[in-house]
Amino acid sequence: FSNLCGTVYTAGNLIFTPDGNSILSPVGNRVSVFDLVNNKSLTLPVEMRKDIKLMALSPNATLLVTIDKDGRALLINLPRRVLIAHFNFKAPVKAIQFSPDGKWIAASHEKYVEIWKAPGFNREFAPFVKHKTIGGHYDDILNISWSPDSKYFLTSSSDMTVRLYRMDASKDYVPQTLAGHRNSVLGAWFSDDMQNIYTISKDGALFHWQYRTRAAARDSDDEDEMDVDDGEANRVDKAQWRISGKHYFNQNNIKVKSCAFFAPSNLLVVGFSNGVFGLYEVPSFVNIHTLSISQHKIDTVTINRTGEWLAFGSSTLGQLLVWEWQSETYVLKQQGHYYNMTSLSYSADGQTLATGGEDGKVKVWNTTSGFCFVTFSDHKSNVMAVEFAKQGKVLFSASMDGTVRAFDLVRYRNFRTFTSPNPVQFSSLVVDPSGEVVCAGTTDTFEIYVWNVQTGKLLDILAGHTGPVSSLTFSPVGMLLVSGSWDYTARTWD
Ligand SMILES: *[C@@H]1O[C@H](CO)[C@@H](O)[C@H](O)[C@H]1NC(C)=O
Ligand SMILES: *[C@@H]1O[C@H](CO)[C@@H](O)[C@H](O)[C@H]1NC(C)=O
Ligand SMILES: *[C@@H]1O[C@H](CO)[C@@H](O)[C@H](O)[C@H]1NC(C)=O
Ligand SMILES: *[C@@H]1O[C@H](CO)[C@@H](O)[C@H](O)[C@H]1NC(C)=O
Ligand SMILES: *[C@H]1O[C@H](CO)[C@@H](O)[C@H](O)[C@H]1NC(C)=O
Repeated sequence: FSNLCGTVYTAGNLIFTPDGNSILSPVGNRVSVFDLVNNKSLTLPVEMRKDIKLMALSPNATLLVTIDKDGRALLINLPRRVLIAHFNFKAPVKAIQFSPDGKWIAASHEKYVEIWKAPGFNREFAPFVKHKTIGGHYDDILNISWSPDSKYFLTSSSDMTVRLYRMDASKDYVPQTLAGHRNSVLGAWFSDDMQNIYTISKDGALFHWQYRTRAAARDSDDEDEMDVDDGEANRVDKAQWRISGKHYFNQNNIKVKSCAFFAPSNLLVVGFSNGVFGLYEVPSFVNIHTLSISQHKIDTVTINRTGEWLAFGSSTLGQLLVWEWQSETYVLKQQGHYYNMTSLSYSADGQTLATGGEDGKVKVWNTTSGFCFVTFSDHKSNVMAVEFAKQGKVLFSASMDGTVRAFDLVRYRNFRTFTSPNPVQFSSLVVDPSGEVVCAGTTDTFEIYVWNVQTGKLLDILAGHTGPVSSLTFSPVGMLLVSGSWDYTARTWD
């Protein structure tokens, strides 16, 4: 198994590999890897029982953790594409992050954070070992982010607060609370120098926090606690974090749906419920780019390591996009079928695959790269059958909209449309070996229509079946057509 064609993104988060060359995208219960440099994709030969909801990748890009909606997880060796272990977090996991040094995994477990030792590279008896469970929040934790030095992490929660934890703290440690948001906090991040924290809530409020160490506070007048020893005095978690700037995304009733922060260049990407994205510089809150990429909500966004590429996933549209914001161009733009896929057909040389779907679309995929390179939207209803002509670059499709269409795969256009005198619904299709005759069976009148491909003229209507005509094929030799039907008969036609 090497590639899953027809779908590019279904749900969950997207991850850029650290080299920036590839993007990992969840497709149902599997993961596809899109190579953005060589324009290729492949699907990992590992599958989960249920669809993937969340993924995390170790900083050295060797270990991939995939999690389903129930908290069941797989540990995958990404370079070798093999499954290392199964694991169950025993609760839905909303956030999971490897520490930047690769030693730990922080995962949310309702209102708690579980810290796990990062599993080893090889198969082990118990690859997941829990280090500790930390509480503090009053509601579900939505996101976790580590400090660049791996010593602290921030959690953002539905309880409208952010908490700052120290990794090596003792059991009775009380995390610092950053309160002030009036809605669920979706993300909280340290700046690279750890002097700033940025937090963003669902209602569109972005706060900038800065701290004053207790040592600094002690030197000023309003110091209230004097009993901190100097070793601790400069610690980030002992400091007093205060809001030093507030910004409200001025969008009437529009909620923040997704967000990502890129610390090296202080860039924040915010995705709103109306499909608009904003790229902001912090702490200035200057909007450097706005993009409306969809009428539908975008479920996830991520930035590559140099901050130039933004990857978006929309589960409603099954869309995966990689956008280079400086040049305003798509690096990758792929979309699967909106509803179910109903039919597929290989070209004679096996290089291309055509798919038809309930969305009325006909898509053509390159079987080597796994990318769709053309989509035909001419049909008005379900496409029930697709078929390549044996010779030449011609593709046919039959639809419930009462048409059979022929597409030119050199000029990418619908060059001929075959119709019936009375409206019918087509459900099966075949092209004769010479490519001169096309036949389509119907679901409602149980007939087979025969057309001349060149002229588009209807040559014959073959009646006889008493149920929907579900399959058609030509004998490779001689002029013999065979039809199969829900009436339990197969018929041969001269
Ligand atoms: C990959 O696709 C991009 C964008 O379509 C194009 O600019 C680039 O040249 C392609 N690379 C290769 C190796 O084909
Ligand atoms: C990669 O990181 C994981 C955990 O983060 C570690 O177990 C593994 O040994 C590392 N592998 C290499 C090749 O460095
Ligand atoms: C897809 O097909 C399945 C099985 O035929 C059906 O249950 C489901 O409703 C279909 N989905 C959509 C979106 O039409
Ligand atoms: C399919 O993609 C590969 C590269 O990924 C390319 O070399 C090949 O020409 C493409 N084939 C077709 C039929 O477009
Ligand atoms: C945080 O969680 C929210 C809701 O689950 C999600 O929309 C957002 O993209 C997440 N942000 C990050 C940085 O993971």
